[in-house]
Amino acid sequence: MSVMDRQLSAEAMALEARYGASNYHPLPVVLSRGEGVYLWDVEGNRYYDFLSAYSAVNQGHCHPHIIDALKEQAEKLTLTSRAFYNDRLGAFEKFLADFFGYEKVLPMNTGAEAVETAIKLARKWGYEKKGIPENQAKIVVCQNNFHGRTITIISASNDAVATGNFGPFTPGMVSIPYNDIDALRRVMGPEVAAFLVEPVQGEAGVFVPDADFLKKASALCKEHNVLLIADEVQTGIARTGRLLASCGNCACPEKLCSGTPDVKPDVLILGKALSGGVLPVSAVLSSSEVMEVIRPGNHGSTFGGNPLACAVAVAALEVVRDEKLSERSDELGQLFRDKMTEIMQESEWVSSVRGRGLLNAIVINDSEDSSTAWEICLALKENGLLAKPTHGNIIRFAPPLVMTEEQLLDCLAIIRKTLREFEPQP
Ligand code: IF1
Repeated sequence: MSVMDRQLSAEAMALEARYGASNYHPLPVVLSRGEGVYLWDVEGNRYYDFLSAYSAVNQGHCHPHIIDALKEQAEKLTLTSRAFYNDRLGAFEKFLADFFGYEKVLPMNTGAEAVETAIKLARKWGYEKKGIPENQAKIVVCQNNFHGRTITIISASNDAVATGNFGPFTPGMVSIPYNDIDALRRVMGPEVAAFLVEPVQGEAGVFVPDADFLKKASALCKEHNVLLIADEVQTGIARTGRLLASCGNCACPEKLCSGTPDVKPDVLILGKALSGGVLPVSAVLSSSEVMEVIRPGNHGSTFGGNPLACAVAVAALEVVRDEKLSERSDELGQLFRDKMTEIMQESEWVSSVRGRGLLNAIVINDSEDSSTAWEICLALKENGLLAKPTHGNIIRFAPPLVMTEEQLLDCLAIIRKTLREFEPQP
């Protein structure tokens, strides 16, 4: 690459440094194009994307079927607001309700907005259906969760970096250890409206709970008339080897929830790959009995359910269905963990490999506050693969689900080569 090319990267990073808030610490790479599993930087270097925009690009970058839907709708009608009907929203809501096996859909934009919507829905259901005394509703959450960045959502967080100096916080959040059924049982009570949980904790470092955790949690929620809310913003849309991670132990990988899934959350939160990473689309799905507590004027958003988002989201889910991305994620994920475990056995830098489907992570054998994971990601970048540490010494590996077996094996060779570069030289 020429000096001129390097200048392009430097200029782009300098502009962000000068004019942008410093709310991220990106890897030093300036991307300008994406296609499928590949990304290109402004210098023309090609990379495998092993983060998928935090699992928003499950269908691969710029999937032609989704882009075609975007273009077609963008030339017709992009936004009406909900002051009027439009010809895309009802069709989208039916498609989503049938696809995931729910009766009602409340469309929003970002994942955090959908989580906020689910919390509002659960509280209102708690007061109007469960009879919780006014303003006493409790939402049970798990320690080390990540549900978004709004004040109410970080009120449920124990991450000092995400919560420091943002108080005062929203009351009514009760935190328990993740994957701890006894702790959940102990906090159940007449004022608990809902249990909000990630079926796999992504940001915390890809923590997969016990196989029966969600099923037991669901049974406890039913026993105590508490809504089970699954935050599948990151784990949903085929990422973990099933259409939904909360379908965890279904026998048939291509469930599409037309059957009787292992666990059926009362409230389902979707985002990210719901649009294939093309634009912000999120949704909350539930039963009529729950959703009917929401009446005109209770909730909404300018862009929620806009025609452009509806067209894109239907196309994004058609890709998941037609390209059998749940099955691919299941099979390729198992292959990844098997091969990564072999690499772990020959490398002193990897202490564990874990994940579900193509949401995986490796734990680097160094202290949490070491920069080793970061340095390994910098070296991976030099070798043509983009990934980033989550917390401290954990590197999340989450490629687009459209990756072929050959490409995955190529990525594993890059990871093996990079880790060998970190082995102490004889
Ligand atoms: C950031 C993390 C991942 C999510 C779950 C809701 C949301 C997210 C399970 C909110 C969003 C994003 C947010 C982004 C980085 C990324 C992330 F590191 F923050 F935690 F993926 F793990 N529920 N996760 O993962 O959705 O409002 O962003 O659309 O804020 O740094 P959003």
